[in-house]
Amino acid sequence: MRTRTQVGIVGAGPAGLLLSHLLALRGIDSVVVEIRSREHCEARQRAGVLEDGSVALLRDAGLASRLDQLGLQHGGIYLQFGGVRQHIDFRELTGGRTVTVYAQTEVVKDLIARRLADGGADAIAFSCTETEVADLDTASPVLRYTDADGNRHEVSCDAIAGCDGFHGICRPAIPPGVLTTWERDYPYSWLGILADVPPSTDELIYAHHSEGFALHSLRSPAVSRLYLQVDPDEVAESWPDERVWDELSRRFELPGWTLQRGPVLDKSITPMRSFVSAPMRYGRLFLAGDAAHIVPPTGAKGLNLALADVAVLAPALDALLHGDEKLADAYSATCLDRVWRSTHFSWWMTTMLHRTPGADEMATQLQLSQLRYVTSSRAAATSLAENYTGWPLLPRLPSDADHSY
Ligand code: RFL
Ligand code: PHB
Repeated sequence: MRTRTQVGIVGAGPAGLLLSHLLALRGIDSVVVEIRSREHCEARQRAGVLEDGSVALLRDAGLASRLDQLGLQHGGIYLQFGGVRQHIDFRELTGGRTVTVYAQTEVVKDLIARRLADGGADAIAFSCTETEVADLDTASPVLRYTDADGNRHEVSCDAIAGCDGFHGICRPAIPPGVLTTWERDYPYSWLGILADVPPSTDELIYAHHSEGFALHSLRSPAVSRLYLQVDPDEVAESWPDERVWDELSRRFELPGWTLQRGPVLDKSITPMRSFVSAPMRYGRLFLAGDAAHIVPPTGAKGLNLALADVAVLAPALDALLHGDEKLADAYSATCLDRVWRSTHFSWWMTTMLHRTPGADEMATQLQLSQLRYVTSSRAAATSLAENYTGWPLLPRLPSDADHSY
């Protein structure tokens, strides 16, 4: 089947779905092609923290009715190390900035519901196979896929957005030699659980411990989300629920405070990686979100970066389709400024808080010194708060671009 759309979008994660909606608001047609089922996309446990700028973006795009009802505004985090738990007060340090705890599953549900309501059932093709992109260096790139009923489609587009995550097909479709990549794998993973128990804390706790990092997050007043640093070769089967709770209790231990336990609803292990590839564009293919860059989750940045990319991409594609290439030409450099800032912050939080297997005692002392500094110096605490709550979503003007990726 041969069809046409203005923008072909590969991937129905936060980046692809929000892009499709932002384009629709500008009167631009798109089709989203996704290999997974709708149920899978809506249930995948991932991020939970939205920067102020991401909340404002979703609100401005008319997507925040459930977010405004269910999102939990947090004005800081706790850093725990050396037997003490200290609060970093974002509101006070940054002149009122906060973050909002609202699960990625909910962002995705809101986006899918809105796209299907506005664009009809054909706006998103779920459960596709054999996705391909071609003719990327022409003015009519092509998106091919086989739909859930086995029909092969060929969609002629004006541009294609590769929003298909780290393991997608779009980045590898760029010819060899075009991309430069930077990568760092960390020698640990996160074991994450979702638990049917009210959180034992009012704000997130990031804990440094001699046995390894732990994070207490949440999804709602009734559901907790917790993470443990584990070795990269660990499998979830080696971590029965009691073992997970015992280890979490040990790493968060504090006199007079108890970690409440409850039924575990979900358990999974995630490797930790930093990855950036540039440029984020090849011809009429534009990469956005995890397709172009990955950060370790310690800074809570991945989802926010994905949303920020498409906030820049939507007006750039709008201008491109009207014959003005300036914003499209600036897209990669504009996004990479934020990407590198978040990459550095995520690396910094990760290396400050995790135990590196084989590291000597000096490495631990340097981490503890940095944690004492961050919790005692207003300048250092402000830097953490400013990075964690995020930077305003102000795309640079093309004339401001001072480096060309
Ligand atoms: P996604 O969400 O991976 O979506 C990509 C979509 O593309 C589909 N796909 C394809 N579709 C068609 N054809 C193909 N060949 C395809 N190949 C793949 C996939 O099925 C999928 O639906 O990428 P996107 O949209 O760029 O969004 C990125 C975010 O999902 C990611 O950065 C965050 O989840 C990272 N992250 C966090 N980010 C935050 O901002 N705050 C957090 O608190 C936070 N915590 C986390 C996280 C990620 C985690 N994991 C599991 C990696 C915590 C964890 C544990
Ligand atoms: C989460 O709630 O899933 C979460 C929160 C903060 C992080 C990472 C993950 O840094």
